[in-house]
Amino acid sequence: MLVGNYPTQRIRSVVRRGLVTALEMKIQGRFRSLETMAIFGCYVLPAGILIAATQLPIWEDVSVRAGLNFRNEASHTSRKYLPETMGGGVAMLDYDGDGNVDIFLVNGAKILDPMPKGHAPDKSDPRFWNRLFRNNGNGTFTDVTQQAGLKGNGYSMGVAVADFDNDGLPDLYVTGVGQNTLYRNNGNGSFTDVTSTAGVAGAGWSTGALFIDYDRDGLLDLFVSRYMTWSFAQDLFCGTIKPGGRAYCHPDQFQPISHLLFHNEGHGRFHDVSKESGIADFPGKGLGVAMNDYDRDGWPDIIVANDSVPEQLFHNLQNGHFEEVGISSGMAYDEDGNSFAGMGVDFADYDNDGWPDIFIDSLAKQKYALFHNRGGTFEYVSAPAGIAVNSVAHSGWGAKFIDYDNDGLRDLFIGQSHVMDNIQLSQPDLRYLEPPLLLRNLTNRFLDVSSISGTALRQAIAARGVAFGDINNDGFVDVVINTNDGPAVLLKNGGSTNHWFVVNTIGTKSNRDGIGAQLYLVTQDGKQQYAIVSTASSYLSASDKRVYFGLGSCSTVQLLEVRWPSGLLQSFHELHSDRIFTVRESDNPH
Ligand SMILES: [Ca+2]
Ligand SMILES: [Ca+2]
Ligand SMILES: [Ca+2]
Ligand SMILES: [Ca+2]
Repeated sequence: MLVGNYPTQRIRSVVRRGLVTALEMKIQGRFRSLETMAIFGCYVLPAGILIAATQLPIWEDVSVRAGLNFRNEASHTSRKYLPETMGGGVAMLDYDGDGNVDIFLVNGAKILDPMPKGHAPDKSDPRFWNRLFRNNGNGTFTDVTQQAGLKGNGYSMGVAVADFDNDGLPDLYVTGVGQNTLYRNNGNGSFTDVTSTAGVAGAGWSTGALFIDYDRDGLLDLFVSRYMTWSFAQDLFCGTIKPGGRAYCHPDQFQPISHLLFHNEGHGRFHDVSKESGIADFPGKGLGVAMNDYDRDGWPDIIVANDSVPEQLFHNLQNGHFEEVGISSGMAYDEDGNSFAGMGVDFADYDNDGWPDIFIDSLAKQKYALFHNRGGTFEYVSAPAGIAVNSVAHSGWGAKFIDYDNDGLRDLFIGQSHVMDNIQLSQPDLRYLEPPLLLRNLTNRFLDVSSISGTALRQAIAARGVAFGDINNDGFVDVVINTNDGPAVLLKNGGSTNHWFVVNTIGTKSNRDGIGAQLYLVTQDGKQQYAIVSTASSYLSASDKRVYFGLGSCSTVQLLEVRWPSGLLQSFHELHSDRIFTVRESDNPH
């Protein structure tokens, strides 16, 4: 079985190379001609012989063993202040550059019940601090919050990660209710709050944030979504007047608010271009954010998952301006033309056709949205893709397309929980706590494999932010979940025999992280994959910036192309699998 649209000559050449691989395996020397063979991935076998399906990975909850002793303190009150149920985010990043992915968890702050006029949430008690855990490289983590100076202030919501000053060290931007903070990584284990000199404090209730070089000048800019015009003073009563009946208010009770865009001017300073870029013309009720180039014009575009108003796609007009094209591109509503409670989001190519697709999760009874990109416009395909039937009873938050079994098709991992902790009172068929959902990609159709992937995926939790990265560098992506008012959950991916390839980009003319670089990979069986370098997606969270590719049974990457934001194209041929491949942007591409 051959996949891809390669010329016959090229297929023959690929097959010959595949045969070499096969000969190195158990079936050495038994075949004389290609006509008698079939190709399964990169295995070459006599026609008619089937190989057993690779064992699917099993997930294990290693939170306790790893020492990830974090508990999110949401400060739930009887007043049901909305921020209490919306946090928080989590990041996976290698802050100390030792090659091991570290974990940053966002926390709430003390809210009084009721909150007196003029008071703000108080983070001074250590149980409310945001926390940084260093990966010791031996399966354990150490809390290094105090040395790092990252305890934070106020009621925190989300986190974005990137090397905004191009010094080779990842920096942190933490969003919150009323204030955001930019931390510059000093390179000695500590961070400095540079918010005021950078001019990126923002205002209002900020949620998702991402770094993007939207004008491709080599400096990463900052986009921040905001949720609603909300304050403790707007103490509306929602729900029913009976004991325990008060509920979190629907977003319809509050006005939308514009998102923020900060242009990186260099020398540690940003300029608020929300108005002049056109972003401020399109208010929303923003939560998760992601970036990719949906129309393949070489300029990165931005998605905002909005809660109960149309979803937004900001098309980069290449001149510093954006136009909002959610409705005209077909990603604003579900198939019935209804808006939904957009929360977590990812913007990636799940069907390997080169066009980045969109996933946005939502509340129970709305169905999670999968938008297939058909050459620059989107088609809502949740039902035919099997997403609708597997999500109609669930509520999703942090989510991402990850190829968890490294078979070459990106699967979907979704953290779940209803937004109302007392949802069972009004809707007895729903639950507040839910296990995560793992949907395996079977090419244009997704299958729920949660129940066969280990007991760790059957624990009911109040998932919110979810971050993705490989904590033990075995090539299989692991997951960390920040739960609302509960313990963080670290899920280790048990892996399989499939091969993998990880790309780490280092820009020189482009931004040093290589964020926005477009990757194109072809395995020796002719299968193609596409990806963009970005830390953003999911819900209020940031994932490892390295790009993970599953290769299935292929042990060689035939071709890797990296198209940098600077416009430079670099190509690499015949690369061995099962390694982290660092690509440095070169002045002399070969
Ligand atoms: Ca590290
Ligand atoms: Ca574009
Ligand atoms: Ca696609
Ligand atoms: Ca897969």
